Amino acid sequence: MLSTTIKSAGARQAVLRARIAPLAAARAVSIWSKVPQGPPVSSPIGARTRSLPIAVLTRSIAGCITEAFKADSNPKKINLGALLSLSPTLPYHVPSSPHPGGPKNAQLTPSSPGVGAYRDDAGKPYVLPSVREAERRVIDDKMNKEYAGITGVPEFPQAAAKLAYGNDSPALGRIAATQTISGTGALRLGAEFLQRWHAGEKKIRIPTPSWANHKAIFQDARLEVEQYRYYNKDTIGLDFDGMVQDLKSAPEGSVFLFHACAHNPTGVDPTPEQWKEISQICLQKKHLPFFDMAYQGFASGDSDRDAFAVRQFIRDGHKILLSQSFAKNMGLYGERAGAFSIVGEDAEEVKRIDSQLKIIIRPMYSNPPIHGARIAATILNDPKLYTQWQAEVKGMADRIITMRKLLREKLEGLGSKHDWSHITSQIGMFAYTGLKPDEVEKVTKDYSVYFTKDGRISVSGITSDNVGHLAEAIYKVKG
Ligand code: PLA
Repeated sequence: MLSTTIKSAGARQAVLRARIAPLAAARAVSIWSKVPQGPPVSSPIGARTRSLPIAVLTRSIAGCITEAFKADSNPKKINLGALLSLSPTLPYHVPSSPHPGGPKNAQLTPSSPGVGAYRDDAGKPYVLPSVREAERRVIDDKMNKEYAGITGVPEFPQAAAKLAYGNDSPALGRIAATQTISGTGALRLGAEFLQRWHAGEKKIRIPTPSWANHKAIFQDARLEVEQYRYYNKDTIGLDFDGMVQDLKSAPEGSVFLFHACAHNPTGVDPTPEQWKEISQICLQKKHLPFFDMAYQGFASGDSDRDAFAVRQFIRDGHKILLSQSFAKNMGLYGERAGAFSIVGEDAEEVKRIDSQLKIIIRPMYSNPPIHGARIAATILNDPKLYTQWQAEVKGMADRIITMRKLLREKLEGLGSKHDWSHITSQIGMFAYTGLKPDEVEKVTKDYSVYFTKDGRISVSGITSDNVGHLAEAIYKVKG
């Protein structure tokens, strides 16, 4: 009897197992099993574009650069690849940094370089003292943590607009402005707005080359992306004639994306006179300009000067779209403080545009984060703090400009017969050296200096300490 019970219990379990097994097998095939492995997110789009041979470099290559850099035991190694590192080793706590030329930070190791962000002369992340002060005030005010409205912290968007367009801009009063999730979010919002409301072709034209993310941002909003001529790799300068031809041959009413200043990745900007000409052509052709201003103040050290193109277009009567980032000029990278604006015909049109921006934002992310925008608004709306911030932005820009000068001087001092004037005529965080892929390879192999194959270096990775080694490496390879 007992054995029968046991037997039957065992038999029941066997039956149960037999029933469960196919279920478990079925469950092993996940509903996401068909989701394919994508390429690394940081890959530049240009790398996959046949029309962009210059962009043989890739962010994934930059990723490899970091790996190779980490593995390199040469104490003189330098990483000038500057990719957005998602490494968990990124130092999130940044001790206060006297700037410029503060004491060398023992915390900094060569294994945490290469972020697409400013570094001080000790190679260390830099939190602006004006940002620290504004943050202290925000915290002391014991503000609540409730949601901001859809367009963000109320004091922020118009203050951001004034910084870009100027305090006395003829456009003030007819600007629809909203806070965004930094510059990327602003571009994405603008892209979506164009997709919905631009009556012409759903297409945007971006420069060749451009910031790697531009193409992805616009394509994700289902806009077609075309490229116009911009950089001439033979002159290591602007292909102004090519650009003008492409502006003229585009169909009337085309949307053109312009880097307002400090073109990324080339560091090559049109001159004020060239901007004026570009503006006139855009007027004649009724093109719609979309400015990406990610480096205002950071390029020349002067926020007004860096806003020249935007303000010239406004003076000429354009109704532009504008994305702004406070990542670089306020060093608010991870706070994601940005703004998007559209200049309208009048207050009534702005009201309509504004309503549509809210309709896009609400289901996308509802409302933006408050902390960074509060910091930025505190700085922008307090005259004393604003003045302090301007001096600090200049400090960052000046350090970069100084490193460009030093690099050029050192190369010339070593007896290089090459024309290195582009190193100092280019502007912003990135510089195109003009080195060919095989030369870059040699510089890396023989001197442990890492940068992308197209010869782009992140100037913010250069310091008084390593510039000599960098110049020597380039000189030895290039002559
Ligand atoms: N526009 C341009 C031209 C940029 O270079 C960047 C950042 C952005 C917009 C967006 O910045 P934000 O969203 O952080 O405000 N480019 C960096 C970082 C510095 C990155 O790739 O995300 C770069 O390394 O190129």
